Formats: sequence, structure tokens, C-alpha cells
Amino acid sequence: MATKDQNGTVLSRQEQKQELKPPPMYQVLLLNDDYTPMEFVVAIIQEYFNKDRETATQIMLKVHRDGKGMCGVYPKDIAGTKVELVLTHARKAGHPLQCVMEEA
Ligand code: TYC
Repeated sequence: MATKDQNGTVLSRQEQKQELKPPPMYQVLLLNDDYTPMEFVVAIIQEYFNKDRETATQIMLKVHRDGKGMCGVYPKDIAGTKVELVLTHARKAGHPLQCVMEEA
């Protein structure tokens, strides 16, 4: 009997293996620059990554010190949407803030 998914579609060996694996996860990172105000970065982390003010401030200071910092880990489509939303918000406000995703 062929292995099928919930819809009754026959699955290849690769697809059978994939069904057992959790989806690949992506880290969303903020990068440091010399111009974006600290307060703006804290507000972004609170708004898009659901962090409280204290946690957001710690992440912002880590980015400021180390050059980059992790804001959260998400499935690919959610990580991509967060990167887009952050970049759109930053550009509208006239700041050069950079936000990227990396496979975790
Ligand atoms: N380095 C910036 C400043 O001194 C602050 C900053 C922090 C910018 C984090 C970007 O992702 C960033 N105003």
C-alpha cells in the first residue's frame, strides 16, 4: 500500500521523510548601524517580536554592542513576513535599520 497524505495523495520517499520532520526554523536578526535611534529599535522589537520593554532593550543593546542580535525563531513564511514588515516600517520612518533571516 502506498503511503498517502491527509488528502489521499501518494507520497514519494522524500515526502514521507519530510512529513516526520518539524519544519525548518529561521532566526530573525537585527543588524547594527550608526543612525537608527535606540528608542526606535526597542519599539520595533516590542511591536514585531512580542517582547516586553526590558527584553527589547537588552536585545537592542546586544545588537549595538555585538553588531547583530536575535529577535525570535519562526517557520520560514512567518520569519520572511516579519523581515518585510520591519524593513517597511524602518524605511517609512527614514531609518537604515537592517533585518535578516537565517536558517536556525
Ligand atoms: N547603533 C545605534 C545607535 O547608536 C542603535 C542601534 C541598535 C541601531 C540596534 C540598529 O539594530 C540596531 N543609535
